[in-house]
Amino acid sequence: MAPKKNDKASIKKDIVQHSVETLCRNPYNLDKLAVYQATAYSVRDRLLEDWNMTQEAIHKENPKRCYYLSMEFLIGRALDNALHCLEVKDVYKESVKDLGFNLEDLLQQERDAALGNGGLGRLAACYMDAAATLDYPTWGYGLRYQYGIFKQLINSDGYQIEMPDYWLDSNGNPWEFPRNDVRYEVQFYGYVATKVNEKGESRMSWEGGDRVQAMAYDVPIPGFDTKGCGNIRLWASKSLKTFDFASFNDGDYDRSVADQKNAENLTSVLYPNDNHLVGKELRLKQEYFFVSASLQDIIHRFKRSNCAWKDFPDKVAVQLNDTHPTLAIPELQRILVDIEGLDWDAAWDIVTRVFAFTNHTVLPEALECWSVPMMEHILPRHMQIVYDINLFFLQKVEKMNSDRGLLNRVSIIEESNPQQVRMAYLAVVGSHTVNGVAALHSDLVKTELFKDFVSYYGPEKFINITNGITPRRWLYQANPDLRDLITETLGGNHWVTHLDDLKGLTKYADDADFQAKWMNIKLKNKVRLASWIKANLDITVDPRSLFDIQVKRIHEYKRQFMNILGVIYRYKNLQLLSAEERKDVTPRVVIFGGKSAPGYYVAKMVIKLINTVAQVVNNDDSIDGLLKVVYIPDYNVSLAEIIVPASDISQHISTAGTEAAGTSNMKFVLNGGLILGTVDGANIEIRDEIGEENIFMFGTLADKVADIRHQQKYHGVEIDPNLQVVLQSIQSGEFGGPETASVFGPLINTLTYGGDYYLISADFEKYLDAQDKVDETYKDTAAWAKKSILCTAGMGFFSSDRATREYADKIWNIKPVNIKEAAV
Ligand code: RUG
Repeated sequence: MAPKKNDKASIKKDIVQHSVETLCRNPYNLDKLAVYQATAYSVRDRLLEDWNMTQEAIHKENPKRCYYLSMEFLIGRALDNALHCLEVKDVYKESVKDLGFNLEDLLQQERDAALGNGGLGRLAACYMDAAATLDYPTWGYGLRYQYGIFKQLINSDGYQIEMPDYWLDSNGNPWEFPRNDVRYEVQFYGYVATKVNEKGESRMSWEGGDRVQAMAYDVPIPGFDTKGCGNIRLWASKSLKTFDFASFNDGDYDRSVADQKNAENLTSVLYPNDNHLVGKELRLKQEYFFVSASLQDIIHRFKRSNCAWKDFPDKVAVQLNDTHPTLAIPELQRILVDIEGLDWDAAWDIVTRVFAFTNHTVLPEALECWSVPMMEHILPRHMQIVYDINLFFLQKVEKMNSDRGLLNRVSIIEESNPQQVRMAYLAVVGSHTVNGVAALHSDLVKTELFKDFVSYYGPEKFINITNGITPRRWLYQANPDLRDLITETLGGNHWVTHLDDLKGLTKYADDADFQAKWMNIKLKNKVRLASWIKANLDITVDPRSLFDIQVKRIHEYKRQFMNILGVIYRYKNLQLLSAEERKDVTPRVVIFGGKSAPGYYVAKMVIKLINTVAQVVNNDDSIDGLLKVVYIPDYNVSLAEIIVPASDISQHISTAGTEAAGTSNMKFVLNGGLILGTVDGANIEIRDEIGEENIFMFGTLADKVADIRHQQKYHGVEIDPNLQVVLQSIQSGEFGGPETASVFGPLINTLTYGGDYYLISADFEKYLDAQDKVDETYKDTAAWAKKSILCTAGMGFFSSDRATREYADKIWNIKPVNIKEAAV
């Protein structure tokens, strides 16, 4: 087939053709949605050429491949990204203009692929972008949820309301290729029997139970400045029986389709919890369904290469993104021993050379454990295998150190009632490498979370790979004016794939002209956000104010509560100032965004408090518009693309030691936004890269947190006096009246009776001081501009290209494929 041409006439012809032939639309009756779709299909055709070439090149070269197993991929929109990667955005703009449409309007028609909760899923998407850009033979595997993360509405009382996100609505999804021919059976329940094989050996066999089918959908992931195109293969559950005619004939219509519905329900919904375990049976089934289908597919591909099992680890690397896919470990062991007939030790040697595990949290409530009775019921053979893995592991530990306490501590089975399988321990034991996601986090992983494992295995197994973000989406695409200025200044766009080039901006940091251009772009981005806020929320904000942003999942450890308490403090102070004193005040717009897990009461109360405060502050004319509070509902990837470039300061204020890395911090700084942050996660490395004079850091250090908690336990919480004033103002009904005040009682109790676990009181004074510094610094526009430029200039290290290369070199042992040459 002749390759697609990228001239205007060909593109227009393709769009019209898709409108008529794919969408069945009359060319004289096209709306924006239809033209978006037709445009998307025409771009997909072009991507497909690169996709096929890439897969062919990999097939020919047959290198070691890496499979990135992640229950979440927070991809966002695809069209704009693909247009940039294919370098056809301008010609498409012209083409749709000729057809009577504006490309930017069309881009807004696309629904986000929101198959993730937050940082973990977005990280997976950034790594797939980098792997495609760097031509690594890497595929992502995930689940094709019909409902992504819920849509968040804020009702008139300021509460979060959840609505289903049926992103695969009747309009279809141009960004996936259904693979009707790629289907596997996945088994659940049943029992374990002993069977004798042809060689007369007795083997365990998993029998009976239910079966569902996994069908593949491929999502192409374009690389930048390469013909390479990566792939994320998502599994959807389907019934093996389509229709029960017996029930139908008996008049039982519901039952006749029940099987199909039940099977399809399996991949229906993404669990909306971030950093929190839910322990539901359906979730366990999702996890097994996911790893079973993925491993069958990986093995199918491996077998086509005619290699022996002993070569499997030389051809296949599997990265477990968190513990969610950990069942892949006992599943591969089961396949090798029960089905392929390898002996236990040979199989285990293969397993432990294939898997590697990324830990993303040290929070106890996020560490996955599954009850043994539930596992026995759903996955009886896997439970036996986990017991055996544990037994052999503990026997080895015992040889080194027979301390009973140690054996208990490292056991994969927790002796609670009922017993639990500790998935993180299973992941450690079954993997060759374990990595944390930022330096401090990886340190805590070694010294606290997996301390006993480090003393058994030695420290080499535990490494750090600091997270990274893709500069393609998070600067090149989201901030076109800054992109153009950087490209012009650095003499080309080499920086987009070599982010260290940004260092070249350092020499312009003091240049007044450059500073003016830089700050003008920031202002333009703030105007864009202010217009969005006006159009969507009917709140007027002045773009010349300091934009202070905290957008991320709402969680106690992220301390949005501290932020809004600080806002109340600021508001009360403003009320006390004279007109003269007010002249010296830096006007602020404090912007929040983020979803709470639907069942997370305290987080939902924080959202309610923010909205209640916003209501009062925004309607108080007496403060001369010096403070505005905005809650942006339904924060998602597409909104982030508008919000991130508009920040002057963004807050990353988790209690030290709780945020594994954070990645939004990187996005803001890359776009010249300064950070107000704690000494936590990747903030620390950002400080090291951009210079401590360019970041506002404050708060208790991680190694002091335990002491303070201990003190509080025995002596109670001493509430900071400024905080006391703020709490009293909430309790007195200043925000929403006396009835609303009582609603906030339980939230305030988390600081007092609850023991202030997240150290809001202990950090409050330092937080306010840091905020004062921000205000003061902002008054000096040239000093601020310099810091902003140096922020961007220092961010080279945080490219997902660097992080992905580290995974490839240190863990996966894979090399890029030469796509052009191999495809010839
Ligand atoms: O909370 C962490 C973030 O700190 C981190 O940046 C991100 C990517 O590594 O992962 C987040 N995370 C951790 N999301 N879920 C978990 C635990 O399952």
